[in-house]
Amino acid sequence: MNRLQAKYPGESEYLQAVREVLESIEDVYNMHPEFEQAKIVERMVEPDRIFSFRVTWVDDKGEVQTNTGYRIQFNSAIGPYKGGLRFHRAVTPSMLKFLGFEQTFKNALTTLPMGGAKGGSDFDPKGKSNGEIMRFCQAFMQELWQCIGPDQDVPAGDVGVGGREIGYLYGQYKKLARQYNTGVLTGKGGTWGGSILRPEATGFGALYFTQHLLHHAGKDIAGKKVALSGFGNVAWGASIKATQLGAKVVAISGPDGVCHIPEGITREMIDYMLVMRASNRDRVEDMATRFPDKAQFIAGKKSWSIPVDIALPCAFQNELSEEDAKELVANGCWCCCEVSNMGCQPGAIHYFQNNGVLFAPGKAVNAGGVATSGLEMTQNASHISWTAEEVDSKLHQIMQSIHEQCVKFGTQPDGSVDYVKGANIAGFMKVAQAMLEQGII
Ligand code: 2IT
Repeated sequence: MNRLQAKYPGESEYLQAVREVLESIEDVYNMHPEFEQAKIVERMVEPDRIFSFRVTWVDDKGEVQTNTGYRIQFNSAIGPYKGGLRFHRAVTPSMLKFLGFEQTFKNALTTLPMGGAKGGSDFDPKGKSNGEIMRFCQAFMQELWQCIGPDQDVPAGDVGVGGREIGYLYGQYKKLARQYNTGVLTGKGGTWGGSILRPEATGFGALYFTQHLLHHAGKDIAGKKVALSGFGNVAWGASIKATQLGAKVVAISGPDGVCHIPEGITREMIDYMLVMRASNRDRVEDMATRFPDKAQFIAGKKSWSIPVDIALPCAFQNELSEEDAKELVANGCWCCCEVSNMGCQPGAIHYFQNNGVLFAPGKAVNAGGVATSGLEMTQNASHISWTAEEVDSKLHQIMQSIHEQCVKFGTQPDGSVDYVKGANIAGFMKVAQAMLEQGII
């Protein structure tokens, strides 16, 4: 860790993600001298390779814009590189390295053969027109196409990249590569190789995981109050499934503040989240404007200020601080499942764990998204499409298996489960074993 800090000073998200994993695996690692001999940790924390490229495009005013694009191929021990693309103004190599590192362990937990990768750009979708989004995606793919392939590296969506962007990216990929295998990207449209339920999968999977966690602790989700953050794809899927399971989603949020929904979100409001996302306005206040008798907008506040039983961060890394954790617990919150990648700051996780709050980390909770991407790859490779029931039942099985792996590796002497340790050790052991068997490369 000291060596890494000296080598990459200022890469705070990356160092934070690595530190969490290394702290979790320390005891197990020390029991395996063969890992140390093969320098597994030193090799695992370093991406296999990083592509960085200029992306130049023309905006609606005719002005030339330049952004930076990246693809980080992190680890291929258990399969071809796999992971999303993030378009957000704050994207840096440190952010994508943390996401690629996390993705490697998350993908290992899914039970499917996928390595870890992440990519994206500092392009800011906020306020952009549809035409600008398309031209940016085309310019981005002009460089990316040479790095990817259905058996090499398969990108998908992440923050700022949804079905629309995947469509534009795939269109340009075909044109440049003259390859027509739709399996080169996941999260595609339903008429051209996309898996049914992929849009819902991250949120659905997170709620299946939460159900298993609650069941293991002798509790039930029905009737509970839930606060979500964000209003994007993940919060949308989580809202649908939480509501279906009988919980009440009483808060969603955006960069502008929180919407308090005392009686719980309705299907009409959930559908409206898609309109808000497509508008590129990035404002949750629009929900309260559209449904003034159901939602109350509170400017500048987070979802964590609303009293709930269960907190589900669904937006961005480090979105829940130690102060937020204290406020949640003071207001009666007793469970937090991280749906965003590294959504909780380390201080928040420690506060939850030291105060009896059931806590599970993003790489376990949100793995249903990439798992369903893996199922999309399988359907593409075998030229078939499964029904919603088939995909949903496979997703459910995968989330159950991830929960079991966490329990297996994370159960403490007092019988409680440390889900952070469980997820990290389970993911690490699988990747480490594969690296060991494949020699020093
Ligand atoms: O963080 C993630 O797991 C994703 N953004 C989904 C990646 C994928 O390849 O579906």
